[in-house]
Amino acid sequence: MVSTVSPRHDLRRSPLAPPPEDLERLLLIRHFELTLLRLFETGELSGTTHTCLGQEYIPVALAPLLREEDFVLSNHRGHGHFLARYDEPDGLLAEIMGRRGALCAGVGGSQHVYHRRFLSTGVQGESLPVAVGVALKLAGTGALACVYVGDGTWGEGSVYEALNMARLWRVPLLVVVENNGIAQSTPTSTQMAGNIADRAAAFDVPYHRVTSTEVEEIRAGLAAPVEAVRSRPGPLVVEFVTHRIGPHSKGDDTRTPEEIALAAGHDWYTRYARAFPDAFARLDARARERVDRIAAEVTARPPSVWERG
Ligand SMILES: Cc1ncc(C[n+]2csc(CCOP(=O)(O)OP(=O)(O)O)c2C)c(N)n1
Repeated sequence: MVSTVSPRHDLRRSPLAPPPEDLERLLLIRHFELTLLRLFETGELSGTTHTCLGQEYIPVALAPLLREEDFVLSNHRGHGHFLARYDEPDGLLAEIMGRRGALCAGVGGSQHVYHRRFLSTGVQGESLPVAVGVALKLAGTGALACVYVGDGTWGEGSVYEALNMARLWRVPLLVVVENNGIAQSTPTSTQMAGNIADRAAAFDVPYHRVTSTEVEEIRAGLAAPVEAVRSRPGPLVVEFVTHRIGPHSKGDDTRTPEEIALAAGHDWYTRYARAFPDAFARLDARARERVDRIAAEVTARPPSVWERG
C-alpha cells in the first residue's frame, strides 16, 4: 500500500498558520541548534554535532501522534527528535556540554542520549534492529517504537534484516525516513538504486510518502496509518521528502551555493516569518531569549563528572 500526504496548495506562497504551540516548539529546536553552532564557533563546545535545521517540522508534526508509553529511537541528527518529545532543552544542552544536570551524566553527548523513552545512536543502521526488539516487547500493549533513519542509512544491510523481522513478527514499528537527498557529501541519486517505497514493498510493509511541510496537514494524513501500527499491529514506513538547510555537521557543506540556496528555499522559518510577521516575531524573540538564558545558565554549571564523584 502506497499513499502520499502532499500539500493541498502552494504552501510556499501561502502557508497554513501553524498552531502557536507547534511554532513555539519549531523555534525552540531552531534556536537550540543555532546556539550549538555558535558555542562551537566560540570554542565553548568541542567534539561534533549534527543539526536538523530545516527538518524540525518532522518530529514536531509527529509528536502528538505519539503516546507517552511509545519509544523513540533516534540517530546522529537527533536534537529535534528529542526536543519535540521532551521539553527539556537544559538537560540536553548540559548533556552536550558535559555539565551538571546532563540527561545521562554527560557521557552520551550529542549523539548518544538515553533518557526516559528516548534512545539515540550515531552509528548508522544500529537503531532499526534495536527498534524492532523494542517494538517486539511493546507488542500487545498498544504502544509502538518510532525510529528515525536518513536516506543514506538505507545503504546498511541491518535496515533490511530489521524490516524483514518487523514484518514477519508484525511488531508495532513506525519507521520515519528523513530523505533530505544527501548523506554527508553523497547525493542520494548517486548511491541509491530504485527507491524506498519499493524497498518497503519488497517486505510487504505499508508505506507513506510525505511531501508536505505543514505540521497539521502531516498529522491529519498520518493519524490513521500510525493508529494502524498499534492496532494491526505491524510496521509502517513513512518517508518525508525534506531538505537539510545546514551543513552535514558544522562546517562541512560540500554542496554548491545553488544547491544550498535551493534547500534554503524550503525553510519553514523564512516562510512563516514572511506570512505571519507579527505572531512570528513575538514567538521567535521568546524562543531566542529562552535558549540564550538556558545557554548562559548551563555554560556556568560545573562539569557533570563532578556528579559521579
Ligand atoms: C556505520 C556508520 N558509517 C558511517 C558513519 C558516518 N556518518 C555519519 S552520518 C552519515 C550520513 C548519514 O546520512 P543519512 O542517513 O542520509 O542521514 P542525514 O545525515 O542526511 O540526516 C555518515 C556516513 C556512521 N555514523 N556510522
